[in-house]
Amino acid sequence: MLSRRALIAGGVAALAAPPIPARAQSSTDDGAAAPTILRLERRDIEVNGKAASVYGIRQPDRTFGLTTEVGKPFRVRVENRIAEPSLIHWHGLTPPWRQDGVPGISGPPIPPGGGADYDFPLSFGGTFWMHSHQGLQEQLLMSAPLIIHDRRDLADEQEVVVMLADFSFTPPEQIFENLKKSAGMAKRMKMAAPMSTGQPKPDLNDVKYDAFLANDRTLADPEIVKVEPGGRVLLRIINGSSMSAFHVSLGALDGDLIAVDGFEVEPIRGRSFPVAVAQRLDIRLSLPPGPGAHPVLAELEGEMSQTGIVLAAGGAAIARIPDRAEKPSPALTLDLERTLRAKRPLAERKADRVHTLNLTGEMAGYVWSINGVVWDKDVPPLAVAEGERVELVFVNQTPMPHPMHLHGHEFQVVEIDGKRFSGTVRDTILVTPGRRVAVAFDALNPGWWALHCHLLYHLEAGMFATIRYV
Ligand SMILES: [Cu+2]
Repeated sequence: MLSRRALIAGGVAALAAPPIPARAQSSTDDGAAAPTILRLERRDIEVNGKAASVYGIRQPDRTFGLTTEVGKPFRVRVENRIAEPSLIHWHGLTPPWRQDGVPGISGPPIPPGGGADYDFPLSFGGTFWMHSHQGLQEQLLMSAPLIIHDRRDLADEQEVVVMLADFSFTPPEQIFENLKKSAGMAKRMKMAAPMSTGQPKPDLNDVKYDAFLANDRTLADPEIVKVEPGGRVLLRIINGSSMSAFHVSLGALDGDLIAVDGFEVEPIRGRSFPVAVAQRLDIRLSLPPGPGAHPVLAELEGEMSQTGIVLAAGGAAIARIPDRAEKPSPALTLDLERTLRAKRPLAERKADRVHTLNLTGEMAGYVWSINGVVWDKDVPPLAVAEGERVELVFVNQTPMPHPMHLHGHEFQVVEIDGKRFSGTVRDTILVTPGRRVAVAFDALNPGWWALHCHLLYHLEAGMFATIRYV
C-alpha cells in the first residue's frame, strides 16, 4: 500500500519527494534558483517569564517559514535538525501528492539529520502555513507562515503576519494521556446528568493551556509592530493552534475581511472575525491619522483568555493589555460562514459523487472517528475518480466543533443545514455541534490525500480519513 522504498536506512537523507530532474538544477535554466532551505530546529522561547523548549521552522538567516510569489516554483529543501523523524505539510497548497508532507500517506518522515526536496508550481497566492504532520510536534510550535504574494497585494500597504498558537508546559504526549483519562470521567458524569432539550451546549477547549501566543509572545510582552498613522495594513492572521479557536478583535477599528484560507471573498466589514483551528483571515485596515496604539487581539472562544499584538502608529503610548478579557467570548458559530461569498467560485456543476462523513466520537477513552471508524492505515480510502465534482457532507454528531481539512484541493462551501448557497472557497471548514455542512471540490489533483479534523488530539485519536484517485 505504502511505498517505503524511499526510506533509506542508516541516517542517509530520505527523499519525501521525487528527485528534482537534473535540468531544473542547472543554474542556466531560467528561474531555477537554488532551493530555499527550511530547517526543523529546537529553540528556546520565554512564556510568561519561564523558559520553554519548542520547535521551529526557519531559514538559515532565521526567517520563520517562507514568503514567496505566485508563478515562482515552490523549490524548498527541508533539513531535519531535531532528534526525531519529522515531515512538513504545506497547508492549503496543492502539490503533487508525494510532496504533501503527511507521514505514512504521501511518504516516509525525514529521519534526524536527513532532508527532503520539494519542487512544484505555485498557481495561486494568499496566506498559508506549514506545520509538522508527524505525531504531536505541532503542539510544540513546529509550524510557520507560508505567504504567497500575488496581484492582490498593494504597494502602499504594510503586511503584518500574526501566527496564533496555544501553549502548554505539559508535554504533548502527557496532554493526550490526560485527555484519555479525563474523558472517561466526563462521560460518566454526563451520563448521570439529565438529558437536555434543544441544541446542546457546545463542549469547547478540551485542553487547559498555560498560554496563548501571537508570534510566540503573550500579552505580558506582546509584539509591537510600528505602522504609519493613516497607513494601510494587511493583517494575515494564521490560526496555528493545536486545539484553540479565536475571535480576532480589532478593537475600535473597522477592518475589511478580504480573504479566508488564502481565497478572496467579497469584502465584509467588521471589528471581530472568527478563526477556527488551521484557518486564515486576511483583513485590510485603514488606520486613523495621528498617533495611536491599536491592539489586534485573539479571544479564545468560550473563555476569557486572549492574546495578540499591538500596531503602534506614530510613537503612541502603549498600555498594558491584560491576558484575560472582562467576559468570556461566545462559541464560534457559522453565522459569518453563511455570508461569505467567493470572488471566484467553482463553476456551477452537479456533483458526480457525494460522500457523507458523520463526525463521530466516544468521549469515554477520547475516541474520535468518521462514520464510526477510527483511522488506521488499513481503512479503505473514499472512492473518487479523476475529473469528478465531489461533494463532502459533514454531519457533526458530537458536542464538539470540528475544523475539517482536505489536503491537496481547495473546496467551496455549498450548504449549511440543508440550505444550498454559493459560499466561499477555502481549505478548512468548521462544523459546529449538531450541524451539517457540505463542500464541493473538483478532483483534479490525483493522489492519496488526507481528510481530517484539524484539532490535533482529535486527529491523533482517529478523526481522519483519506480520498484516493491515482
Ligand atoms: Cu475534531
